[in-house]
Amino acid sequence: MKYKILEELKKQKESYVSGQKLSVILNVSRTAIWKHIVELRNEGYSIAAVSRKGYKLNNSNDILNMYELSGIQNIRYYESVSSTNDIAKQLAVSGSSEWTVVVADNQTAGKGRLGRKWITTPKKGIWMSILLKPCIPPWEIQLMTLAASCAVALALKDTVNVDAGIKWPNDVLIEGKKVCGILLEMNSEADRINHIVAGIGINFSHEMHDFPKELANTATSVKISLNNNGRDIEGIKRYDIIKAVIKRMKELYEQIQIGNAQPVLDGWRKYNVTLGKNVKVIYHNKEYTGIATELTNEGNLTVLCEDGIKRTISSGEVSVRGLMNYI
Ligand code: BT5
Repeated sequence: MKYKILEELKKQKESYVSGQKLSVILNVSRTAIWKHIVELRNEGYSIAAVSRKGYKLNNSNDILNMYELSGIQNIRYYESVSSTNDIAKQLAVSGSSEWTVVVADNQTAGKGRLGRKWITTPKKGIWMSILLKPCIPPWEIQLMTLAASCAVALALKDTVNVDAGIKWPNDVLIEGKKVCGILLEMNSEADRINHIVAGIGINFSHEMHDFPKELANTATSVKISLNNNGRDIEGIKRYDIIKAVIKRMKELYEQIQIGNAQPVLDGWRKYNVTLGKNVKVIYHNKEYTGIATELTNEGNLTVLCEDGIKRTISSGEVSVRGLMNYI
């Protein structure tokens, strides 16, 4: 019943609906309506109640729960987990199907690549992992990595209308700062992928002071970037971005599955901020600088290094001059 009331409040958008009207529509007493309003408030919804006017759902609500995420197939919502990737991996081992999506409001041990940490601010971001079982050989995994970053860039355009950039292979940036990181973990045999977990972290409603000092110059959130451009985040919901990421990821994934990497490569090239730039790369444990010249059809990056040698890198670190902390 409480979600039926929520549904009615959502329909009214910014105006009040009286307790009397709600009790007629839903065929329950006004006291029952009030009881459910209290329950919704306890779940975190901000609902105004004004005598003679009724109830109004505050537009700034940005709540994640099973109800708000219910349109997504195989969704698992948790208030707090160690890492959504770890939960998705456990679900994979216990036989969950692909496109199981794990979303949490908090992570106590968020992970980055290569043993690094991912800073998770509770309720202020999108912390999600998608379980996939693609029928592609393990050496094509890089395309999945690129697909995830493209899906995020496209979803941010669809929902928030911001132009994000992708730094090779899959950091998503807004105005040169990191708004999203992606951690792809694979369980495979020599020539077969058992499953992949695509972990996606998007900073959403952070203020600058939510980030620790060491990220002050390199991280941003959707809210910070909108505010910088005179826009507001109100009315934009994390669940809309989550749904858009899944939709875009499905489109790209289905093409990769039928052997068509073109949409991923085209999308990546369109949004990338790496090609043509001065970069610093690590290749076989040595550091080189040069110009990033090309994204190969396998999703690798070609760099024309200062010693005149063209090197193709398939993973590791690339810093782009002028972006984040590479001066
Ligand atoms: C990443 O690693 O960027 C992958 C991050 C993946 C996070 C998601 S959240 C859902 C899922 N569950 C997980 O446990 N992980 C995934 P990497 O490229 O190694 O970057 C890590 C570096 O980014 C850190 O060393 C910091 O410098 C920086 N960093 C950490 N937290 C950040 C944040 N919230 N925003 C921006 N930068 C951050």
